[in-house]
Amino acid sequence: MSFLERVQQALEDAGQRHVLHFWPELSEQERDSFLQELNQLDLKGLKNHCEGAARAAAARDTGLDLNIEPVPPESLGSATRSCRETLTGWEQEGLLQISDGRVGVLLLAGGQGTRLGVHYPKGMYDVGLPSGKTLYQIQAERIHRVQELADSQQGSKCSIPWYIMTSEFTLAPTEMFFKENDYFGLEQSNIIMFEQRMIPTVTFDGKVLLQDKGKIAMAPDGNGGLYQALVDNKVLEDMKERGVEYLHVYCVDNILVKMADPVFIGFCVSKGADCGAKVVEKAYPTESVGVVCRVGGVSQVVEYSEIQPETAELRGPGGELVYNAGNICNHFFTRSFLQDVAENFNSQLKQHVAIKKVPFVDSCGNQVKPTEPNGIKMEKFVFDVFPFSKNFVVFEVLREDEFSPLKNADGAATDSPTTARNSLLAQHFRWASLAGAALLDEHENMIPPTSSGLAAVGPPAQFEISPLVSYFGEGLDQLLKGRKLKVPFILDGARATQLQAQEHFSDEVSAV
Ligand code: UD2
Repeated sequence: MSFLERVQQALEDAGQRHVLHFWPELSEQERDSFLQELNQLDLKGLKNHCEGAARAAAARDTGLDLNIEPVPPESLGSATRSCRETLTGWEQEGLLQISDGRVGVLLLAGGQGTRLGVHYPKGMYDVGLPSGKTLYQIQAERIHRVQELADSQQGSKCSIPWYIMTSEFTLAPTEMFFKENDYFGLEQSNIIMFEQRMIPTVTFDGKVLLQDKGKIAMAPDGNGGLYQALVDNKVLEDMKERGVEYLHVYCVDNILVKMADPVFIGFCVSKGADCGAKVVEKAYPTESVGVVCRVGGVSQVVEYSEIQPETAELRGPGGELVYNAGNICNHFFTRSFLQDVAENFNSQLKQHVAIKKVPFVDSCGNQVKPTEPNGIKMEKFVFDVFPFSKNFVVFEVLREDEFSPLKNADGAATDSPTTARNSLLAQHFRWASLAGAALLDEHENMIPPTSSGLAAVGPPAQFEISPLVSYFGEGLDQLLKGRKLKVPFILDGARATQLQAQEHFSDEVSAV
């Protein structure tokens, strides 16, 4: 039997004969690439995948939040309610682990960014900061700076490997972008990109959707595809060879993300945790963040798309949300926990249903851009390994310091380029004010510091601090105390050197 005949048979058995409907119309080249795609597909599992997707979509009420309880206080640490001494202890521990080369970071960057509506990876997005930096550049510079902080604590050189999970959509452009930008000054050998798997999208009656006459409409298998991808790409072996024992996993679009955050790493390590999650207080019941909680006594996240509205809206006596531990996709794992997941639990990970508008080719060969959802994407979630943890901890942080995701295009009320840009600039304004700088507007009037760091009217001051100069607000007193600085102002390495060289602290520095 030829390969084509075997494929035909397998599709027939899976009830998916329509996949080859346009075969006679395809050119030689199109046939080759289609066969290649089909060759990579798990044809044996296709029947189960399609029928399972249709069943799961039909029975969407999962009752996931039955027996739900808030996170128990004993597994909750807090950046806001801990004393300075405790926080410093965690920070020192984290920096020590980093300088010993035991910490890596892993970026989840395989998503398609459909809500933002761009056709390139989200990390390449420029939210309109004065510096024009993209999310990838900001992240690279934070890695650079935290390495420096660890180096200066221990007096030796260290590096933090940066693992980047991409998908078929994001790998090539991400690779090219990093190359064009000379890896943002990081060692190329410490940036390890790999690809997650793709799976077919399916109609509500369990039929594979075609994106083209000779191409299946595939989608990444969700950020929980990470665990299969770690195995497929031998990432755990790579971690072992490098001596990396702790991994900080995060999502691409949070402009305030603290990569390899020493405080979080130190907290998790000192608690002996194998698995941890950062949370912020949920802002309102329908906010698009999962809730870290316990279900049936087991730690897990109930995703925003799956929680019952009544549960999300429950309030305590003081009016606070009962389920207020908002997941920010910022996770800690030990290598041995990941190894355990890879060996024993990967196949048990839940499949979640996402109902989407999937462009497709209809049976007459017309390209259709649906206006209503028509397809099912099955996704695994990165946090679905929490129930397998033996010591799971939660770390609560301040939203204004750590969470401002870019999800939507401008015009949306939340999580847009404007809100992301404003959050970062507001943070830098707060840091500058705390360090004792006075920021002046174009008329040389002082911009009043407010508690939120936002200027009283309009957007925050255009005052941006390069992550290469400061990672979490450190080291700014000596540069900024007593200065009057006219905005827009970018405090980058060159400016920092210039300020350091100036003797008179009252000097006014003009805008850049
Ligand atoms: C994620 C969290 C949600 C909350 C929110 C905060 C999950 C499942 N949900 O929801 O609880 O924390 O973020 O912003 O984590 N990605 C991949 N491969 C995929 C799909 C996504 O790498 O197949 C990446 C994506 O590039 C992004 C991250 O995973 O970096 C989160 O994906 P999303 O933006 O679709 O997740 P969202 O906002 O629904």
